[in-house]
Amino acid sequence: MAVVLVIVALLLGGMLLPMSAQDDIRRTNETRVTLANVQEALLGFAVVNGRLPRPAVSAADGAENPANCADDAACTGFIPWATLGIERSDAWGKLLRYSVTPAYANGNITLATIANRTVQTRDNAGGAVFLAGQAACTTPGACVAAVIFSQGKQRWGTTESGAALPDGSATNVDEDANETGPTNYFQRTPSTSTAGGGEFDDIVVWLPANILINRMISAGRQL
Ligand SMILES: [Ca+2]
Ligand SMILES: [Ca+2]
Repeated sequence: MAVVLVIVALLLGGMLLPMSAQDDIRRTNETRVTLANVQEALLGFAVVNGRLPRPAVSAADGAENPANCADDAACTGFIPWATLGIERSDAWGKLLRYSVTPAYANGNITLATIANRTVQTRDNAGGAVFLAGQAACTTPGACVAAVIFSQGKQRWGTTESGAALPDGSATNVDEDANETGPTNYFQRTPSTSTAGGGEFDDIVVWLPANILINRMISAGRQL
């Protein structure tokens, strides 16, 4: 009897582990699709309105903030899901995060509007290097207009009911940087290592100023 139970336990263990891994992959893919839809919705909003939306009023109110962003931090928050008409959260039920260049969200975008969001990753030695943008965002297309991200399965996040989830690590410095913003973000392949930028499972996408401007002009807007 004991032998049978051990065998059953081993079989179940062998089956359950891949199933939870499969579930993680499914949720990650689902979140990537949601983020791609958000990018499309932001482009559509810009074509119609001549600017990008500001972040949501709060975790409970998905309308874009009616007040202009006073600074970079004020243009950093949750995706304005109600204004955009898109899903508000990732596949783990955490609200999607959104940070937009104030000059792109407060008034009409022109060919001279300078985007100021950047995205970094880590090189093999653990050093931060730019994936999108550069240290000095001095020309309109040098950096990205907006960053949209999921905080992933683990560490940080805000539930749909507005509860802030814990940091959960002293070594996840890149996830901490994403939580804080307001202008520079990290995107890396998922990692459980505490070295370099530490543990990471966030999923970060962005809207390059060049693509945004190209789409707006293609749609017939005068910039
Ligand atoms: Ca995370
Ligand atoms: Ca931390």
